[in-house]
Amino acid sequence: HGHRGAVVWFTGLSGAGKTTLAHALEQRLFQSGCQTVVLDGDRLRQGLCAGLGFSPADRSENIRRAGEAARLFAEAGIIVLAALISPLRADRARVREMQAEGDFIEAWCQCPLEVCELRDVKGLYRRARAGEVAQFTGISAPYEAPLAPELSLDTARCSLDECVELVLDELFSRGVL
Ligand code: GGZ
Ligand code: DAT
Repeated sequence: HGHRGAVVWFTGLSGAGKTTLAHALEQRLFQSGCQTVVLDGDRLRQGLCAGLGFSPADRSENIRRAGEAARLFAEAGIIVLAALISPLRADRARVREMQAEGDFIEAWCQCPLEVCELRDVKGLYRRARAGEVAQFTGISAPYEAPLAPELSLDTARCSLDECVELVLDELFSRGVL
């Protein structure tokens, strides 16, 4: 099917919707005959990035490895759906630099901390508030909001389907699809 490789890089707080969006998109793109891969921070940390923690240096290395993997897949013509908190602008800028120009879409899952905390998908916010998880993004570690993302997805106010459509529109208008 006609598409080229590209990287959609979802960034945002834990619980902002990165994983959910990546998998919903994967399903939609698969139905259209596209080749995709999901690179989820949580999953990568079980293998490619095993042994890395949540210090700034370890996050940076985690993101770099994911970025390099994304590059390899995108060069093979695959649409990469990367879901990492990637909290620092410098780390995201470095990942952007690795990719072919125009084939990198930074998609900010924009969701207030309060909403992420209410969702508390994995109970990690509760544990972070209780002091049981150190350096937790949004609580005791920083998240630097993107200044010029290709896409801002308001996952607190828009449905999953609406957000999926916005990403598909972006891929289409860039000629990826
Ligand atoms: C942030 C943490 C932490 C700390 C464990 N801070 O909701 P989740 O569970 O699945 O997403 C979070 C995931 C973050 O991994 P990333 O590789 O995406 O992070 S980064 O890009 O910053 O390297 C969360 C879980 O791991 N988790 N401890 N302290 N998230
Ligand atoms: P993350 O991967 O960013 O940590 P998640 O995908 O695990 O987040 O959790 C997001 C939760 O929010 C999940 O329970 C689905 C819900 N949600 C509600 N509206 C959404 C939207 N528009 N996009 C993505 N997720 C949404």
